[in-house]
Amino acid sequence: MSFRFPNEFLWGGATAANQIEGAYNVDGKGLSTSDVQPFGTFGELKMRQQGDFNIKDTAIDFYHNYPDDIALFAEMGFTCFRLSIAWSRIFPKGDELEPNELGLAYYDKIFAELEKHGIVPLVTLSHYEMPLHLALHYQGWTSRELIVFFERYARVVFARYGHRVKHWLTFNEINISLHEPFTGAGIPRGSDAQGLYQGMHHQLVASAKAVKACHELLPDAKIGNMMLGAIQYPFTCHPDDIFAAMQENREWLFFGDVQCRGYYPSYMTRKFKEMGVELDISEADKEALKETIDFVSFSYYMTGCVSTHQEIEILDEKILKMGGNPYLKSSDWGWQIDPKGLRIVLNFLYDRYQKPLFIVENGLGAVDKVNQQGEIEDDYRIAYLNDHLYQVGEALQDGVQVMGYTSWGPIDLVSASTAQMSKRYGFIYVDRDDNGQGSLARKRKKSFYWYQSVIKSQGENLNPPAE
Ligand code: BGP
Repeated sequence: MSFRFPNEFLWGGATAANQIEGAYNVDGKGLSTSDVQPFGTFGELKMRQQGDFNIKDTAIDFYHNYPDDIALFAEMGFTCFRLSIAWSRIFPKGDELEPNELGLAYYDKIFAELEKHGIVPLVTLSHYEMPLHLALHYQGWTSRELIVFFERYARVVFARYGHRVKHWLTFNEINISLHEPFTGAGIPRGSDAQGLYQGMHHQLVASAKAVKACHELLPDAKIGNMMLGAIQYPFTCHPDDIFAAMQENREWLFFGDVQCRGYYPSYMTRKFKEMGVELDISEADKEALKETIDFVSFSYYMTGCVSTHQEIEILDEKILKMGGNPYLKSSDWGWQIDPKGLRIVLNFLYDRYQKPLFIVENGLGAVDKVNQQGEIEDDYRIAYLNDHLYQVGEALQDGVQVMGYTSWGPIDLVSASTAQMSKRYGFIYVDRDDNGQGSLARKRKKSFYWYQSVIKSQGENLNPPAE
């Protein structure tokens, strides 16, 4: 079967400021949480010492290279580009009253460039970073004061860029702060459940306030949430496994439930009680949460299995514990590849929320080799993306409303979980290695031409996955 995706379907790629821009201390930018990560990893936090190497300091230097990079996206036929604004460029410390004009001016240039090429920006307000000052002096989202700071930041960028940016996301993979609290949420590692969930509550209120501000200031724009949509399957049909998988999925669906419905789901009452968590939720908070999102967005890379009574292999311990599935293969980084799972997640989320969905990340992190002819023949990436996009086509046939698809890292960038350059996702190769060596030159991979043809044919040339 072949599919023609709807004409209004948005095609493109997704990035995050701290993984592409570099220029970490340029034009008045303050330090962010991602600038002090030891080599950008999710490991134990060590404060940055003078002279330390952090690959993100330069990343792929999108800060200066953006006109050429955006031209390459346009050449592939992108109609959409997901990027994030570095909060610490706009408010270097996070708690100032006035924004940094140089930081604002930088994104003016980016959005103007995208407009020139007819590419719609999809902008994340906070993608795995926040001004470091907010983490060190306020313990990040554990402090209620951040709600005010974040709303101020959101209002400033809506007012400044709203004439060009009509698609917004609040927090990247908001559910991941439960597992990696420092990078995205500035919450000290080792915080107990009380601290973590109180922080998550503040973040959910801040997200709802940003949604309200967007609706007020930009009535013709749309704003969504963003979750890591790694669905967990029961390992067996034992009812205990079915229930355990449901509970595991609620770990991430909890965020979507609040952001879509405007109130806490009832299953959390028992969970909080069992964890001894008592949240400080004011009447004003409850009122604020009622402002719900316009669409649901998520990243999709892998699925896992859960069992209560069988020993199962644990595949990736970096961010999430994913139980092995004997029917699936994994990437070189242990991420279980499951194209059909994308159709399952799309149907599942649409059944649950009945809101338009946006797949804002998906892709294969792999080692690419430049061959003797100087080419990169990344057939494995083409196969991965073909099979996932084919399932998006199936989900569209299932009646699921999908706004668009932005593959992760359309240009090679720094990995969030490992800070490697060698974990590559791009259609465009960047000459830089894990030690920061390389010319930063860009090169089209085989997948570049493949994605170009997929977009041109509106998905019609996708192939049914090989069994
Ligand atoms: C998501 C993050 C991205 C991105 C991607 C790939 O979880 O939102 O920032 O990096 O995963 O992960 P990694 O870079 O660790 O391979």
